[in-house]
Amino acid sequence: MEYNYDDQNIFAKILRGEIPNKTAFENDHALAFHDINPQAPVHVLVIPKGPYMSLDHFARDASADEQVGFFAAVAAVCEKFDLGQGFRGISNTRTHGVQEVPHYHMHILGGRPLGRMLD
Ligand code: DGP
Repeated sequence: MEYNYDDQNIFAKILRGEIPNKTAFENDHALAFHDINPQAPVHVLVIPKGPYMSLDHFARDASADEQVGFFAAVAAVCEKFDLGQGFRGISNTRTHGVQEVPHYHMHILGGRPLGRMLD
């Protein structure tokens, strides 16, 4: 599926430093920052630095280095916030997935028992 990345989305502005964020971790290919509206004691968003709209686009179009860097950031967040007891990683995708910000992101939620989602 082709797509037009909107470089005026909020996370693009965060990556350019136009909007402040509370950074949890950063490497060459990814930025992790605290969600503005946390749903759990730990609620961090991990985003790639490249212009990918959604999980499937990132999986298809990002380079191996970008993908490794992204998941290294996920691992660093889990380590930093001591999520050894568990967490949830969520990537809401487009309309049916109720994705609000059109720049790929993974929510990392943890710090308490989260309950089941898929019943
Ligand atoms: P979603 O696209 O529905 O997966 O969720 C987007 C998330 O982004 C939502 O939990 C709120 C968060 N968010 C939106 N705007 C900002 C912002 O300016 N700063 C931060 N830190 N988070 C934001």
